[in-house]
Amino acid sequence: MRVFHSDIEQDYHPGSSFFCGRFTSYPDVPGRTRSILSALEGREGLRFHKPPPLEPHLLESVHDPGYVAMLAEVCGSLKPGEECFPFHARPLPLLLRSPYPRVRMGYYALDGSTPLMRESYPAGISSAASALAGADALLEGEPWAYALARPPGHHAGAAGFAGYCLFNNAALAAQALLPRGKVAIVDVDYHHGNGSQEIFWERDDVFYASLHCRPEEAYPYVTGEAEERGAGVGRGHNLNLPLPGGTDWAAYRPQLEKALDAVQAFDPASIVLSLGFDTLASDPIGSFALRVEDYSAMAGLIAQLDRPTLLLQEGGYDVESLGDCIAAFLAGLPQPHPAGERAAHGSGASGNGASGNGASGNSGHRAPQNEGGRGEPVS
Ligand code: SP5
Ligand code: ZN
Repeated sequence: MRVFHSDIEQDYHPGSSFFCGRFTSYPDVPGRTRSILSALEGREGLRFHKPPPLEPHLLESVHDPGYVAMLAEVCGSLKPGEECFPFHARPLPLLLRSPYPRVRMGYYALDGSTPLMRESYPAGISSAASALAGADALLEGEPWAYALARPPGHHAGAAGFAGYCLFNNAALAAQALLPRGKVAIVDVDYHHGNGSQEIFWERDDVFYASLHCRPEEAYPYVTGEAEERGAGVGRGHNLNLPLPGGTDWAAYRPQLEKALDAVQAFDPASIVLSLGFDTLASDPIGSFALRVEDYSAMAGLIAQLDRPTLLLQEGGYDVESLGDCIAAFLAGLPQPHPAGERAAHGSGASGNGASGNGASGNSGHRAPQNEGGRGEPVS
């Protein structure tokens, strides 16, 4: 499996988030990706790539040009390390007439949780580049790819930043995958992906399904109700499964199966999995009760869809455990056959026996192949 990651984001470390009237420490820290990388390094079957530079016009496949321009301008105006919060907090069209990018910033801020920094823009761009490179890997025939994206993306709307997210990586990847056919976004982050929902609200070519903590008790508080089903031709192509705090795997699993049944019925050509590990019991922000080994079972269920799937990193803030979470997830996928031994084996998974998904005949799963795709190998 190809893993896409750009270490530019290591330079991006906001100190504070404005939440409920006070500044709190910013949970999306560079250590998150270090934890994941150190668990992945040396794992068999993974090939690490730095994503190729993103073609900026691709951002506008999902985002408003004025929004992208504001981000570039505000970030470019800041000193290294400086944090900038919006001072306007209503999306008044009047704000867009201002020559000052920091005034226009207020129009695009969905909440105060995410300061902009000089380093935000390049980090956001390289995160989106990883997502798009992962989508390209699927277009080239890979059954799986993992985009280790930071900052995350699913709270970012067409014209709005929020919840540590600047560009909607899942939406960009889904859009890039459309030439091959319909796409389903399956969002298992603890939080509702308000941005992804909004972007595809009136669309019937991208299905959005999300399991998350219910809006009555969790960010973003205003979206994620089961009644939100999409509009126009998109009606019925949005599925929210809000769950109460304390949800453990026994309660989560049947809901995930429900989401995956709906995805199966939609019959997408590809899947984008918005993969957040803030559902882990020890997550400092989330209130669910999943355990590390549950991510193996989760991966097994997702593999049963038997569609090319982009694993796209969203949230997850228990830095110490993130590496274990992704390792458990990958262990739950059907294991590729060792090169040269394909004919000798049936369809059984080799190795760890952690999968338990029984997905035989997964013809899309291939032996490791020679490089040849986009992206610069880094190890
Ligand atoms: C991508 C992603 O996971 N974004 C999450 C944004 C959540 N922002 C609100 C955080 C609320 C923190 N509340 C602290 C509760 C401590 N128990
Ligand atoms: Zn989250």
